[in-house]
Amino acid sequence: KTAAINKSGTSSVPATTKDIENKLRYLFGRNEVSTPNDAYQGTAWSVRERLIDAFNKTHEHWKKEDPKFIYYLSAEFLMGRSLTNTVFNLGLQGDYATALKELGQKMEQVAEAERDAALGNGGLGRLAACFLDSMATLDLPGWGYGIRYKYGMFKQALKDGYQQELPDIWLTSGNPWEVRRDDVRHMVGFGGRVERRREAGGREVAVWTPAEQVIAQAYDNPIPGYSTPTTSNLRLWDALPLSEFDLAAFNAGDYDRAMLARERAEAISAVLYPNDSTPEGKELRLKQQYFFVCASLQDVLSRFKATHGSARWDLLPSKAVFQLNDTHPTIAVAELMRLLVDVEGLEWDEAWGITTKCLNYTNHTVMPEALEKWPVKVMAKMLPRHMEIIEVINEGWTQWLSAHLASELPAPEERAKRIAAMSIIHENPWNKEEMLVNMAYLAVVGSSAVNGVAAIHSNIVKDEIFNDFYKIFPSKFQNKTNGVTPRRWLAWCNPELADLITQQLGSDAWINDTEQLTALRTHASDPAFQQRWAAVKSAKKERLAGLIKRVWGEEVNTAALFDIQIKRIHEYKRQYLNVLSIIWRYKQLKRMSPQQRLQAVPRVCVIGGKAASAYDMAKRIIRLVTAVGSVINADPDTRDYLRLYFLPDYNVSLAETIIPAAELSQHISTAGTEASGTSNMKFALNGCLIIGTWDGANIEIAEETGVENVFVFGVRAEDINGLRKERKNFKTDPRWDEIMRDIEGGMFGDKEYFKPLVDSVNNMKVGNDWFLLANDFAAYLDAQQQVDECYRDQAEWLRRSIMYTAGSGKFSSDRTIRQYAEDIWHVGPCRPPPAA
Ligand code: 26M
Repeated sequence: KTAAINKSGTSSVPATTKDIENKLRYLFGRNEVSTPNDAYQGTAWSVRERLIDAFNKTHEHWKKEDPKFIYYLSAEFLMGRSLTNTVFNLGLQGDYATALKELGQKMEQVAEAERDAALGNGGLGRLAACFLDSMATLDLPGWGYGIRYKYGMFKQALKDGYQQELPDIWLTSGNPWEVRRDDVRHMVGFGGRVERRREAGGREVAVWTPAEQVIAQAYDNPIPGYSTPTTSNLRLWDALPLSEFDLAAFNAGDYDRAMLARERAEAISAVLYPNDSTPEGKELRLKQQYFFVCASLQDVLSRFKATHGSARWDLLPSKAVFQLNDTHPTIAVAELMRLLVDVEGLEWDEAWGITTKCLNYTNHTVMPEALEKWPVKVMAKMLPRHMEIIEVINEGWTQWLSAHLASELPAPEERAKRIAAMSIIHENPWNKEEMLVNMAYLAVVGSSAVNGVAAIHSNIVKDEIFNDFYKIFPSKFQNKTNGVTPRRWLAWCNPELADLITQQLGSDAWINDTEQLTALRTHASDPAFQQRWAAVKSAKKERLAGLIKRVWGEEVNTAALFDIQIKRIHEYKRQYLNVLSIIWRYKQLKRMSPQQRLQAVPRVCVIGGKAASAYDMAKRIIRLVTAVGSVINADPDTRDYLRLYFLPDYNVSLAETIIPAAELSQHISTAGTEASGTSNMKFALNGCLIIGTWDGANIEIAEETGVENVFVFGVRAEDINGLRKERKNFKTDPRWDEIMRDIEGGMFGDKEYFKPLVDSVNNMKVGNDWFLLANDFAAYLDAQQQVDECYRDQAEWLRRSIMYTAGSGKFSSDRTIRQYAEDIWHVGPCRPPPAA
């Protein structure tokens, strides 16, 4: 029925059933499959073997062919669950579904026993996961490299409506999706001194003697492609101490001290920083970054040497290309130089040529405070040799600049000013005593290509954040609009809709050729098709209603419009604006007579997302959501027409349940602030309408879907600067003023706690409404009005819904990855032979 290939040959159902039972018996000592968790463990360990067979075949083939390889360096990979994805990508669903049925279990329930691999914060980490899926599916030789965090993104709970953070203990019952490679270990050093030594030939070499060393232990996580035998790899590093404990201290009876080095080493890969906008300048974070970059580069170079020897480094750029996922792995620029110059003995200029040919950088954010800058002091202490290397790079760079700018800026002061503005090492503008390493500038100077993640964002990258660089190297800058994998985000998470599409199109070839979805356009107004489309959405809404019931103990009307905003909580994403409009809706409903209310479009609003632990304002926004929710949901006058629920612990798996059920999704960032967004693509793919600003990928989604089908509102990116300057003179809408008084007056309780929120958008002395909520408020309410009107006309709503899925072809990560492969990586497919 599907195009998927069963990569390890076919097996009969009885053999699969037996295998599941055996795995449980011999790995867990349990004689019976009695709970979904038993079934999960048995199934996962059984599937693992098929996966490893596919992995081994792929890698034998790649070793033989020696193609050019892509290495995707990322501090985050937000993988979510693996069971369903692996079974479906390997084409084993028939076998395992039947085997589980025989054991009295349902695949869907069994899958829910798995814990998410939450090794990422949000968009950037999930993008890396989608990219791995697409690279494998397109048979591109490529690996991900990252950190095997012991604790991933924290678990979020609500306590009296406030966010509470709990540790994410995801490895306790073992991880069937990884293979520890005891033979793949590299040493990583920190601190210490650098000395010069003269070699026999008279060449001066730098010798770095680190003060501390740890071992990077490799764990491989096979990545199955869909409908191909290719199974690639995500290699994650765990930090281990050089020795189990300090023997001298141990023998002296100082047991605490004997354990210290071990703890210091293990701390490096212990926990993901749950910060996705304002990087804390924590030393441990820099340690994490260097740790995985150093191990990954050594790993790649040692394999290169094993095949090509150590005399042909000039071939490296034709065999390896690295993609830096944001600035987090940017220390790779200095590390590759160190390995080539200090360890392999290359001349500086040759090493620089190779380094810049091998590296490319993707920017994911325009917010100035999110751009990483490390104090020179911190860098020099932890990575003294790298600091020297960066200084030399910067010297070369600024000298080159000076010559290059001589004709354009003949006046020395003007030229010096421009050079200072483009220097990799510069003063901290808030503290003139401190010098900083600007990691984004290092990445731009050290890379062949620099890209943004949506058309508007790439323009901002070129015209604003890196404009000085763009003017000098215009061809270095590119756009690669993000995408999402249609396997996880439609085919596997919404099989009912996938089946309907497959029936309508006559084949499931759209799963790896999403442009075929375009053909749905011709059926968008067909009433019979609309009815079947609506039936799927209803079923998914029922499922989400069940989840709301489990979390909040309340029944919701599944005929209501399901209105969703799920993403990290941030001021720029403006969940606050959403709440303000919900409050306005509530107040209007209150004012209506029961008769009038009968005409209202009922809504169930859902908001979900985590606030960084130290992001105070974001935490207050969460509390506002829960506080407004408890007032609204308890009001007998309005509860049939409006609900608001905060769903705690938003993660990949929850997204897989929520997105298929959504009818309206909100992407309402201040124009010019959301680089792309990727959940907008997932919603669109699942036939969910969008209310959003002219920002990020919303723009391209509107272009593909038809702008007339999208509820677009608000000011445009090019007007933001002017409006910010004028915000103090902006006359706020009377409805806005009224709501602000309500919150301040304690309508939702906790008025002291909400005061900073009110001030942040209202009190020009305290906050200045940086994200221009007030400017967009009236237009947003109008757009919400249009949503209601459209929803009343179900035929029109369903037509639009179908148009969203039909217009989603562009937003497959397969398209994105093809573009990276062609325009940046220059890598082609290499498919292993099919399984016998
Ligand atoms: C940096 C330093 C220290 C600790 C954490 C960080 C950090 C981690 C993640 C900073 C930013 C991080 O992620 C940013 C992010 O997720 N950006 C999003 O990237 C998506 C994929 O390109 C885009 O779709 C989103 O618009 C963008 O916000």
